[in-house]
Amino acid sequence: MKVIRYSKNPILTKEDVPFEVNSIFNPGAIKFGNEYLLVCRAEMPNGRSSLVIARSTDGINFKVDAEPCLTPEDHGKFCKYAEWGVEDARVIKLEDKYYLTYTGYSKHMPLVLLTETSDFKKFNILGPISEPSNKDCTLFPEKINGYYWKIDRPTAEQKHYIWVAKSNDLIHWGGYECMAEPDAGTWEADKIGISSTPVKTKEGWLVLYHGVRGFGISALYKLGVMLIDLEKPWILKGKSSYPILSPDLDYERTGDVSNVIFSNGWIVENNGEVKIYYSGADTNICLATTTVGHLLSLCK
Ligand code: M1P
Repeated sequence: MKVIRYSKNPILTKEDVPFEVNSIFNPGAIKFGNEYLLVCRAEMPNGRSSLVIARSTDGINFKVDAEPCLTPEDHGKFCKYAEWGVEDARVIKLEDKYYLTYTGYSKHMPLVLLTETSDFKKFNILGPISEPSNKDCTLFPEKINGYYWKIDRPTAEQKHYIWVAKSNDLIHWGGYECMAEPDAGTWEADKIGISSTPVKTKEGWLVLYHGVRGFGISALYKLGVMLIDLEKPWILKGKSSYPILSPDLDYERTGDVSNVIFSNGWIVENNGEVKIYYSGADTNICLATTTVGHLLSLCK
């Protein structure tokens, strides 16, 4: 089974949001009890983003909550790192809690913020876990060799590579290693960043990533998949040599930012089916399905 778009895409647009927004996009995804939750980026009328939850019992039909779950103002003493907006949450279950890693935007530019929750009602903001300029961060869903691990994407001058780091407490990080860099001259030549949370398979950690190639003043954002070593998460075992999703359809080509497919969430079902939640043109939320087996085959 290849990657198949849901026939009624997009599954959410701004018309589905019960308060005024410019757009809803870039959701993190998690199963919580019997519900599928999308933690979506809602761009408010002032151009700054908050996070809002959409809920579903079938993974296809979602209802957006009446109000955001996390706003810049909620960040208290950390608001100075989020006052221009909070964006692009990855959501992961780790031990007995759920964690959100997301971008805080401010005059300091993007950095990664960490928040924990047990119920998706109360959120405990733990603060920055990177310096600027950094984004596209996910935690691993379990300790590896006794440490917590994160993947993120620091920007160093014109370089946008994927790095990993480890921690004893999720707050203090070290042991930095560069895990992946763009392949020159290809669809991902200009920058890459991790997209989804890592999913454990017998062959390694499977994770979606995005690759970008610029053309003049515009850029094409596409999705790929990579396989990371189970015990040594700084080792890239393989990746797809071509994109698994590219902006081809109108709802991916046209919108606030044209020609973008961007994802930060997927859900892997017990039967190996994968629901990829992604956004077209930074404007909507869409669904595509595939299987773990197919994605693994692309990484060999
Ligand atoms: O417009 C496409 C994406 O651009 C940024 O992603 P990145 O920094 O990884 O290239 C983000 O602003 C993202 O939200 C946006 O979808």
